[in-house]
Amino acid sequence: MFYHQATFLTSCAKLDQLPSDTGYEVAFAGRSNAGKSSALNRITRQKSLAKTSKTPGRTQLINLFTLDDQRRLVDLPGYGYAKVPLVVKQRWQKTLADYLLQRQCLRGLIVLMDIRHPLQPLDTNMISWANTHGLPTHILLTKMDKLKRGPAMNALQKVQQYVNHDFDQVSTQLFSAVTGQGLEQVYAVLDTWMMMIKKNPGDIHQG
Ligand SMILES: Nc1nc2c(ncn2[C@@H]2O[C@H](COP(=O)(O)OP(=O)(O)OP(=O)(O)O)[C@@H](O)[C@H]2O)c(=O)[nH]1
Ligand SMILES: [Mg+2]
Repeated sequence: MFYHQATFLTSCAKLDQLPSDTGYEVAFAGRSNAGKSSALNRITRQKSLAKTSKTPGRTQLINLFTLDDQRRLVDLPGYGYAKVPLVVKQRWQKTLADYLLQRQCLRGLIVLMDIRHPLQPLDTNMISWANTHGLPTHILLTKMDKLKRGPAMNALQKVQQYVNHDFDQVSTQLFSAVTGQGLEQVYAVLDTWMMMIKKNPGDIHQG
């Protein structure tokens, strides 16, 4: 399985520390505690590739993971963590914005939102900003295991209505890092953005 071969590449506090801007990157963004690192671990089927934590604000650096010599996944610092000093928050925001603006190899943005608290102001800012800049965006409503099927479907519908009304190039799905629900859909999106053309059906998604 292609995504299971991920390895940690590097952590960057500043953009000039990033690896060369070539190939394909897909970045994971969302509020602190939304489940970015957990999703990355599930997608790569590695327990602790990306550090997860009960303490919001754990991921403070841009963490990059190598898939192959052309392809990388990126864990971005979470936004909206109240307990961080303002100067630190502003510094992260600037780094985040600069990364999203400048990175030529960035092919798409995965925006993660806790299904129980979707579409908070910073989320809609991020989605809207990405849309304005023509960056393809895919939303994961995370922690779907915390809701029963009915409420989960309602939340999905609500978010879909919102994005379909306001934006192009934005798709939405349910996801759980705990149960793995929604994984196949995530792989399909990543495959498209990273130009993982399937030579034979089934080649890439085995295992
Ligand atoms: N039940 C459930 N809990 C989850 C899921 N995904 C993440 N969590 C929990 O939510 C908390 C935050 O998860 P992280 O993956 O560290 O969140 P993050 O978005 O990387 O947070 P920052 O690094 O602070 O920005 C942890 O306690 C995870 O165990 C999920 O799908 N289901
Ligand atoms: Mg994290």
